[in-house]
Amino acid sequence: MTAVEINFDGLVGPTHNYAGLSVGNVASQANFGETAYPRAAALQGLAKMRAVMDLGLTQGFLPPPMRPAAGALRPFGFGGSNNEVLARAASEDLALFRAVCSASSMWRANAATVLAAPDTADGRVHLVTANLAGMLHRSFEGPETHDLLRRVFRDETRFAVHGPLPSARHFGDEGAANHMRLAHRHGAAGTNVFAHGELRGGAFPERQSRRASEAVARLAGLTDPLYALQNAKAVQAGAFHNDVVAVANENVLLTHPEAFEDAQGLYAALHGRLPNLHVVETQGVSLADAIASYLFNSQLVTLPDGAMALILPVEARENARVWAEVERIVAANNPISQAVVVDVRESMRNGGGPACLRLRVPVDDAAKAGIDPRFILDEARWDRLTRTVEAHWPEAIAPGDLTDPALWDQARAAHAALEQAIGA
Ligand code: SUG
Repeated sequence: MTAVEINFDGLVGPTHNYAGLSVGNVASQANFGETAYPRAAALQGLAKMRAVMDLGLTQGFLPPPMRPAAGALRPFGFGGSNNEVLARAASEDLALFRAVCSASSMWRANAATVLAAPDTADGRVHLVTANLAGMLHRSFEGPETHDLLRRVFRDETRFAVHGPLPSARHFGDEGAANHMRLAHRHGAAGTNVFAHGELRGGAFPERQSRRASEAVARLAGLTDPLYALQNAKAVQAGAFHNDVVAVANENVLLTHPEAFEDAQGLYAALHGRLPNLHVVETQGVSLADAIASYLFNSQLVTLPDGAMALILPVEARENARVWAEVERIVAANNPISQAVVVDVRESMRNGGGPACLRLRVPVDDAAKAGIDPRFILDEARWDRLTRTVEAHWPEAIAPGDLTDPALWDQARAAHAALEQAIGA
């Protein structure tokens, strides 16, 4: 089967802000209280989508849900009009109010785990919506993401879209950020690797539970997936998701040597299944450098000619040790032959790099035809989204601005304009 991978990027929502909501995410904590620039953030994301399109790849996008989410506050006893609900929550439980203002849906690598058709029991692409139970602000995303994924991946003969697992810490599921698929090529049967944490008592939470990953594998009917325990040292250094220390594409695994508790065991198991596997371990890049530069949060993509490109954040080029390593990797004898640098600084300041911003979905032609085309970009759609952002997204938001009803109105108008631009 011939298949390609489509990256669906999260469009940055109009309430993008720095409220320091994610413990264990070093950037989110460090930038708490800073002024955010939602319009610039969304335009940076769109420029990244454009850069991928310019490489000759198909690019999709996923719109943000409405924030602030007044409806999410009602179960907590806040009543009245939407503005009354928001105003009361802001004065009585500011942390909860900030949680429903977050634009965190932009990091669509956490939307769902995607299981490729050649690996699943029924031959459909399975998407298991993530419950994001580990972080309050992210836990609100699941039901809306589930609805959206059903809307986008609408052909049920090609796609099985599952709802989020029941939301409990014991079943914390962060989606594709902790999942890697290794295969000879996208259309061939592959090995699914689930990286997970464990309750080991560090200061930083381990968000992905193994039991959640096992449930995901069961739902899709995978045979014989691999489970790899994250290295506690990496998690405690700030690798709150595995995609901060490793990335895979087809037959290449690019990884920090300290990403996994038993890295040699994982490589051996993979080599046993995939004879042409390339394990590319970085040299001379500390965990601290990896986390500050987001080298591994690159998108590793297969180009139309079969070579691979690494789409890196600009922060990786600004770190001399990291950039020297990128140059070595590109020059070495492996399929990675090109480095493309993108600026997603606004997202990076909340701990989200190029790979966090996208959900990768492998499809053959028939499955591709089963996707609502309004979510696949062409020149005209990209222009329309860009113009909508330019016209409606706030220029700047400081955390104090979140309680201003004028901002809520602007967010509603932006949301309505976006739905119109999509052509709902
Ligand atoms: O869940 N940041 C996100 C970043 C997610 C990155 N995704 C991947 N690695 N795939 C998170 O920690 C910060 C929001 C704030 O602090 O306001 C935040 O949610």
